[in-house]
Amino acid sequence: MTPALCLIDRYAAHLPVTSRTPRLTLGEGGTPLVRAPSLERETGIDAVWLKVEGANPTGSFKDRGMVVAVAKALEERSGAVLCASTGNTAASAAAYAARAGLPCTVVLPAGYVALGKLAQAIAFGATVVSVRGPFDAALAVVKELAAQGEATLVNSVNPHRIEGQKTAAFEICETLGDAPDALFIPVGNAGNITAYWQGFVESVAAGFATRRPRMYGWQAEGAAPIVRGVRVAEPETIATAIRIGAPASWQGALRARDESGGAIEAVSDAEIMDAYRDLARREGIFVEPASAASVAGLRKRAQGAGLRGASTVVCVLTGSGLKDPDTARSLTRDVALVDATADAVMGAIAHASRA
Ligand code: AN7
Repeated sequence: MTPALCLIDRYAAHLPVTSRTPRLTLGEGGTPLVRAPSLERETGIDAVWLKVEGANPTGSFKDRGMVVAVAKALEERSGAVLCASTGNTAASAAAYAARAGLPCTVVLPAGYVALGKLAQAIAFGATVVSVRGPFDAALAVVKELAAQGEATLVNSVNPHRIEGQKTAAFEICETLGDAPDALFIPVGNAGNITAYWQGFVESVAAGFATRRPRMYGWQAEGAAPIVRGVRVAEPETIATAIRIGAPASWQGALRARDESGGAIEAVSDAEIMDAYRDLARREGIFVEPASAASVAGLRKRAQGAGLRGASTVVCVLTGSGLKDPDTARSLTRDVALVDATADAVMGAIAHASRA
């Protein structure tokens, strides 16, 4: 059996890599695309597919771009990598830097990074610094440090990140045999919607697809600068991954929206939490709150402005639910603690079913 190719090798012809680019890999990409029968029944859409990006090595889509960015940093003999992050970029940068033998610094918005992401950055040995202020303030700081030559910036303003992330669009076209009618995706810093659109455009040129999907991007209501057309100074949402007020790839998101005939709209935290809970309970897929914004958006469109006859749609589930154990824990009452006897456990089950 031939070993599976790493992402860089699999898509080398479509990435900014050469034979000299190190074949860095942690097994990123090749994530599951699974049907969502409960959402199909609810919306009446023929085929709703979920791209489960939480299955990447560090539990989010960031690994696709990070492997390319860190490989290129190695190729260019960079001495260190640096990023600002709401958490997932930090976890991914820290992992690939560890693998590459490069020091990594991550700058985080204090108090708003989910526990699993913080745990990853620490475990992978990154230098972790929290700053007062939102992600946008942290990004401004690391841009300044990178300009001073401190390290290679691996935020999505680094074009290699977008190049790597576009491979998810290739995979969707390969698996479905063509592009879907519509793609639903959460939007924070707007790198991923930019990357997917580039990936779908290139898919037609590469022969992976004959057409391009309409792109529907979803921001949280309290952090919806692109929807409102103005920066948000103090973004707020339970979906901390997309708690961003001044997206770096704002223009890329507008291009994806306008060239595809799609839309960028907002969903409330309550809509996000409903989708978060239902994805886990009805589909068996545990995502982090930001990822559920894509499904909340699908539900909103299916009821409201409509899907204009779309019969095959894909929702991108960007990150694993294990990233944010505190939000999961907030869903339930206390877990029963009883003696280790059948009677006591039966009593607790009976009590739970009455509650
Ligand atoms: C789970 O890690 O911005 O619109 O610093 O972690 O490309 O920013 C994360 C973003 C969606 C939004 N879902 O993607 C970061 C960071 C999850 C995320 C997004 C993020 P972009």
